[in-house]
Amino acid sequence: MFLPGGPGVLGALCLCAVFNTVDSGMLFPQESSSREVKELNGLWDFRADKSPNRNQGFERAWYKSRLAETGPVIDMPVPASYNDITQDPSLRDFTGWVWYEREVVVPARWVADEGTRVVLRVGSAHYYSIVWVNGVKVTEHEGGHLPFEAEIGSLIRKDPTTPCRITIAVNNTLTLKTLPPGTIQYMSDRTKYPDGFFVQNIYFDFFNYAGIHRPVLLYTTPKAYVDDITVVTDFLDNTGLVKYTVSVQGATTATLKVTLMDKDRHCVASSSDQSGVLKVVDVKLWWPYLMHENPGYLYSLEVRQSQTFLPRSTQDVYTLPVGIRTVNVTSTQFLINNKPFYFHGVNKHEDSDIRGKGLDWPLIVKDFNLMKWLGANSFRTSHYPYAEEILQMCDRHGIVVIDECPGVGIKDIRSFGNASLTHHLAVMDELVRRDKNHPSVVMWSVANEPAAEMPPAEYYFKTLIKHTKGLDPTRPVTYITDSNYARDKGAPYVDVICVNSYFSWYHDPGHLEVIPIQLNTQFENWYGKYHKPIIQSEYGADAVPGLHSDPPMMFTEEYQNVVLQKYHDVFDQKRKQYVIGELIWNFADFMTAQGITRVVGNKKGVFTRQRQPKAAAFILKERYWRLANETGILPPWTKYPCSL
Ligand code: GCB
Repeated sequence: MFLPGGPGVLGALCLCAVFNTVDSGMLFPQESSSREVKELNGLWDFRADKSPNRNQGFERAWYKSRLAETGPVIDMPVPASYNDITQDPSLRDFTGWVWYEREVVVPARWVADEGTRVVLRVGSAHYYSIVWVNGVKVTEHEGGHLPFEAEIGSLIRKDPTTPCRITIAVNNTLTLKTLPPGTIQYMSDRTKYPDGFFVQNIYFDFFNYAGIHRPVLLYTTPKAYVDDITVVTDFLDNTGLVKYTVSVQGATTATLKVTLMDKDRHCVASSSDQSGVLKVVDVKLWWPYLMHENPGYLYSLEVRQSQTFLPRSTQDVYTLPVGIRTVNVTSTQFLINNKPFYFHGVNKHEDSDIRGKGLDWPLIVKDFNLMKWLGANSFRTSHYPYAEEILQMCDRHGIVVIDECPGVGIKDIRSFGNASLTHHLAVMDELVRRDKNHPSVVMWSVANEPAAEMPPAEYYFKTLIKHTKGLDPTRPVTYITDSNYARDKGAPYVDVICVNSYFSWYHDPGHLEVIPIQLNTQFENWYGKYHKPIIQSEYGADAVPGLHSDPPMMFTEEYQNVVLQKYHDVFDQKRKQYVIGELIWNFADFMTAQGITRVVGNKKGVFTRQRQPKAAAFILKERYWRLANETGILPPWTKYPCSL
């Protein structure tokens, strides 16, 4: 028996894996006077390994020569999920290894200059990836939503006359130890299933899209380079404080010049120390959208590092956007810059027609425009880390983010074991390393709806939350619960209680009249037991666009409207007390696995998958703008919300 990506393939490879390490930085690649970036997006050669054990690619070493030489290839766009690109159902539902390949012409000066580091970076690929350059393995990475990279300078210099051939094998198999977890189930009854039939079981409600989801690129740095920067911000009266640490690699001694500039590129503070505190007089704080007339204010921290390797000197320049703000939590409030912040926002997915989870700029910008139109000031990255490009937009637009790791669907007791926990801790290391400097990120969410009532959950979440706080003492940590307040083992360790509930949907379907009492009881119970602020992190109802009924029936737009309104009435009572936010499930309809409860995907969006509003979007828009008027200071250009 084999497991695609299980003991037969992924398991064996894991033994020799270069495990994800976080002893180096993961700064977002950028061009500067010392750095160049070459995007490798576009068409790649592609082949799914449909051999019975999914292992032919390794047995025949497909990475050693051009992919087209070892079998048929098709065009595959990068970034994109591969699932919805062709008409082939076996590729849409494929489980196992797929192979991508692309030849790149590397600029001659990168090759000629031994003092240039050339780094290959993959923004994300789902789920397990192995990367070769000209047939030589350069890295492997576990986890579908975070970047990984490898320095390939010496490899491409070996034979400067050959083009650089990049091969990436990606396996989407989920096991009990992956994040998210899953299982592979074989069906051995030959009267019912063909030979070799197996299914990938998942315990989460979105399609397991796979492939290279975010940009692949090459970037350069000098040999001595700025490897990482960490900033933590604070303020005292009118003075902003930017505590920073720079880490340099490739040099034992480095001369640094750190300059903080305002939006007009005027220097507001500077230093030549590797770490320190920069003081900003008359600071302009980073404020959320709709909370201030000038939201999302960003300074730029330019780090200039120079080094003399006789006979010449080199310089590396990296500029980090910095928003100066604080985050604090009391027993009843969430404070940004010491002012109460109320989350009126959405839960999202990286999901759209054709591209699946592939990064797509028109979609990203459209979604931001829709969020601003709605009057949403925040979202949760349900149920995995989103692209850095999206977080950068949040920083600039003042959209507040609850940053969630892929710990979704931890339901099986075997997924609470040591191996799972170790991997979960490593994923948090990678997530915090990547996102620590984003002012928009105000809280970490370590999981969604785990089986928090199971006995091992207590040790698991205690350890996970403590570890995350150790990585970043400046942000609150939570996980999203759907378990019973009296039996939830992890709740004592979170800073904010985030509760999902679907009254009159999964419970008492069709009975809208139960919502007020059940929601009230939910809040009173959680607050009564823990005395921590609460976010309604999910609520909603499916609505098939265009389906109507009065009196309302489930799946109609009217029913979705009434569910929202009934929840809102209770939020309005409780937000004066300890409820600090409401996040609708979901911003837009999204694809799921096929099943009897899903009609071509989950329809709880207030927008369709094509981003057209259902009736509920207008209810939410009325409400969010009203809340913004009550709780924030509306920027002058938002007097007429419709004009956005
Ligand atoms: C939830 C999950 C989310 C689902 C949603 C639903 O509690 O967190 O992933 O999509 O419910 O619609 O069932």
